[in-house]
Amino acid sequence: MASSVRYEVDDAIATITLDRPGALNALTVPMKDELLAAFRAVARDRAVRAVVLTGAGRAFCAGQDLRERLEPGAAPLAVELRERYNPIVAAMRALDQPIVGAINGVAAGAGASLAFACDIRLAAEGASFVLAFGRIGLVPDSGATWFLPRLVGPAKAAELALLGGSLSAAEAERFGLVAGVSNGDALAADARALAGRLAGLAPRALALTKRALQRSWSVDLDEALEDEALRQGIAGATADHAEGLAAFLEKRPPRFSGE
Ligand code: T3D
Repeated sequence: MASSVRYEVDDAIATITLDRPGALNALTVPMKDELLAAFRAVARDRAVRAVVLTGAGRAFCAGQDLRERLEPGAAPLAVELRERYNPIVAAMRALDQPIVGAINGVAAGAGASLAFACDIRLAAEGASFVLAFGRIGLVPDSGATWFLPRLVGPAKAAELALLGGSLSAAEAERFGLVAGVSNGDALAADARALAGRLAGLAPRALALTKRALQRSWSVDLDEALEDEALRQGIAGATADHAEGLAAFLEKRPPRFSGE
């Protein structure tokens, strides 16, 4: 069977491309399995320092393939979520390496959830985020109800989730959901440049920062302060911290080894 997820590593950056453009990169069972395998490959490869997640063609991802859902033998929705979608989102959030979502076109349903699960998003001018679930009588899933209020605030999240609404790239930038909007042709280069900046930073400090930001959502200030102290103790003992200090004093760019 032809692959629907491309995985390419170049210069410390892994690019994962959802690649079923004829169906707007809608997610089938084999595709979800390949996507999970791609994130697991990133987790195993310390040479990869940043990830770009994007879509082929005019869409980022239209969510679950609705034709496949109607096939005899399709798994019940709850099972499909527990066994396929949720592990993908968990694998994305558990990665040490940061993920840049290059949202090249429409991100609908679980496709929007995948975009929300990235650490930083850039969008093409024509991209949009569509909370399509309600339009087909479903509940936002694959993390959408958790990420969306945290990313755009509870009021906008309720409006989008309940009405099955959509955000254009420009609106998404106003709400802080995307870090920037590129004209269509520039998105891939802009995402790669951002991933390159991340790849040049100290990997262990980045991983610890990701964990601290995630943990901050479920702890009070006292716990967050203690968590920061613990993580800073770890980061401060790395060779990369010593290299960062030396580079500062020698007025040169740091060369972080990941140690
Ligand atoms: O297992 C489970 O089901 C649980 C998990 C659920 C999570 C979910 O993701 S539920 C939500 C599923 N997604 C949707 O409901 C979105 C459906 N698609 C759309 O609403 C629209 O296609 C878009 C807003 C994304 C884009 O609209 P537009 O006008 O730009 O494109 P189009 O003409 O609607 O679509 C182009 C083609 O892609 C078309 O195929 P055709 O007619 O040219 O052969 C269309 O059928 C196909 N396509 C688009 N989305 C899907 C799809 N095919 C299968 N599944 C799709 N989700």
